[in-house]
Amino acid sequence: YLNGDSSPKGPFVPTQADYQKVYDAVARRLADETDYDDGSYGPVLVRLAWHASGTYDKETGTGGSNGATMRFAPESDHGANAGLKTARNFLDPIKAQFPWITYSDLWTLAGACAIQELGGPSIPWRPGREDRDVAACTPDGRLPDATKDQRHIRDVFSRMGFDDREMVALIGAHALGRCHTDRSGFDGPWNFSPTVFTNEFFRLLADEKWVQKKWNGPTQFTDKTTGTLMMLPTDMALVKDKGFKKHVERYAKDSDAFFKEFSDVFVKLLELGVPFKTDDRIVFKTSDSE
Ligand code: HIF
Repeated sequence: YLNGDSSPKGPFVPTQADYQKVYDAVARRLADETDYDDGSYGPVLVRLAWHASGTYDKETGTGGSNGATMRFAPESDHGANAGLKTARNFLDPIKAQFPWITYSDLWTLAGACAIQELGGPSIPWRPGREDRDVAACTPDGRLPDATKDQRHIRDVFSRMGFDDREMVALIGAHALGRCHTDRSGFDGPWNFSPTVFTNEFFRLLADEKWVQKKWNGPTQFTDKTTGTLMMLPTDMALVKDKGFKKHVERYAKDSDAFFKEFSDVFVKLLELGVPFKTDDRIVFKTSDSE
């Protein structure tokens, strides 16, 4: 039967085991394809899942991961999405292997997979997103602008329904990956282990001295000790603002609290605006858990 349908009638209804197979295929591909950036596509998959989700507007109920409208111009060409074609292309063979999964479920599942495979917390995940057409593309300007300050962070993330504590927890994901001059204009990684999920972002933000980088590019900050790491203006806003800073200091000291609170808020991010039919979340088995 078509798509592995086990019954003669009706569409293929995937089980939790089928979604675990998709997870395993993404994890396998992450392990195989190490000839990229710092050795992993994981960080750019996390960025894809977040940019698909972070367009949500709670007032109008528009945007969010449901729809996967970043497949289409104009959304694919929004400046904030520069470089994410790499992540979408990485997932093409997975979509070909499991044609029954929607792009919007696949992109969010892959983000959850990347966080787990890079040593982060479990990201319990729910299926149920449907792909939409180009008419559902969100307007440009919903994703945050890294050149701005705490007011902008609060504007953008409260539009999605997050509070101060959740905003800080989320931004700890900048422990992963790096900035690319040909994508955002910024340059460099946030810490020395950009392919391992840790609370290092907060530890460095709290403990290091950060100075403005001397270069022709956009304003960014560099650590005084080695001059090789970076912080965005929006990252620095987390220690300039008292309401944010207390959480930075807490997560810098307490990795377990960060992992727990990050998991909750990333699950919430990936689910914004999705009309789920099930309350059951899948806790995927990570590839190293035998
Ligand atoms: Fe990022 N983010 N992000 N981000 N982001 C970049 C890269 C990554 C912001 C700006 C940038 C979140 C919030 C914000 C990741 C994950 C998350 C880059 C560099 C910029 C400029 C892009 C490039 O040049 O390749 C801003 C302004 C945010 C709000 C404050 C989230 C919380 C941290 C929501 C989140 O999960 C990841 C992962 C990367 C690394 C991508 C890579 O290719 O390595």
